[in-house]
Amino acid sequence: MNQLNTNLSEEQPNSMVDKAVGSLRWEVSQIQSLLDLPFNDLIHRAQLTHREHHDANAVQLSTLISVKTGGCPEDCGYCPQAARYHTEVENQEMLSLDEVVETAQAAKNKGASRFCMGAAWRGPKQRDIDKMTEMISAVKSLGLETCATLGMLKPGQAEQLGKAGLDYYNHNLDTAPEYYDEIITTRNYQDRLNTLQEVRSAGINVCCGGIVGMGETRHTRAGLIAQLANLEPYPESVPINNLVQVEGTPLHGTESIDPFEFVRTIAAARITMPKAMVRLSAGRQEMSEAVQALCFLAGANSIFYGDKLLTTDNPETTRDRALLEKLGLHAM
Ligand code: SAM
Ligand code: DTB
Ligand code: SF4
Repeated sequence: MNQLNTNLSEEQPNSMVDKAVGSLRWEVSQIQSLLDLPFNDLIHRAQLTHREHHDANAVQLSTLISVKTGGCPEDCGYCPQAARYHTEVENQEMLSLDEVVETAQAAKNKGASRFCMGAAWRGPKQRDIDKMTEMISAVKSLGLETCATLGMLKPGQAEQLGKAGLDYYNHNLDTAPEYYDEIITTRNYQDRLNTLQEVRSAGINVCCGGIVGMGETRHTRAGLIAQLANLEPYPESVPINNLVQVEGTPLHGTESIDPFEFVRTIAAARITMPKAMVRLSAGRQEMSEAVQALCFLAGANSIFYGDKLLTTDNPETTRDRALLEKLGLHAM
């Protein structure tokens, strides 16, 4: 029975791996079949895909900064920055250009190649875009790749960011469409897809992923990966976050996801989006080094690097350096 299942599930998605034909789509059931594979078979497939498209021992390092923290009007159930939840996050006005440039230079000195600026907005206003374009140009001129995550974009805003030198825009789908309303009600799935389209049309690379460990099923995780893999084209960067549970948010107290399920999700992202950078994102602070190593084995080739994510802790850079060294991994 197991043998039959394995063969079946290896057959179908295999014919889909090369999406050269264009209109081929990943069915949720095919991704579910991948996730259902025996763990070793799944990891083996992910490694084969990974080695075909990437240096197997290289990891990309992105540093995050929160340029405007807290007080967000949205109701994302996982987020400590939503004004309506009582968390320990203190609101902070926008950082100055100098503060951002200084942090970016320090990140570069420590080995980061990408610098991602996040803001707790539903979406930016024109005056915010004006400040962001200054920051983007300044960070770009340090020789770093630039990324921003500012919420929903209106027509014309992505172009302005692109002209300033923005390389990537991060906007996550977060979860599968059918689970979405359980997590966020103040904006819908189509809003997110529209923003991704704005980013694409402006010629900016798309960084888009989701969060697992929000009480979803394996089928829901398959649904998220299908949505990402079926974007035309699929995102250049795919952050897979493990929910960081923050007291005061509605999702605090959710049962944690089994670490192997997390690794399986990474593997499915790698197999279905072979050329993407798959980022082992939030949640590493709570993750053992052994599980992180399994994530790299499953095809993750990027991490957030720096002592903080936006408002929560990330492993210290010295610890990350030591982990990479132990695994014989080098920074891209
Ligand atoms: N406000 C903008 C937005 O939501 O598009 C940009 C910043 S927002 C914090 C960026 C992403 O961080 C979210 O889409 C979500 O995927 C992720 N995120 C936020 N809080 C998280 C948490 N507690 N655990 C894991 N990921 C989280
Ligand atoms: C992404 O997918 N994860 C990052 C980044 N994109 C902006 C954010 C993680 C945030 C974790 C919670 C916090 O630190 O506030
Ligand atoms: Fe606001 Fe972004 Fe947090 Fe949602 S994830 S509450 S939009 S900062």
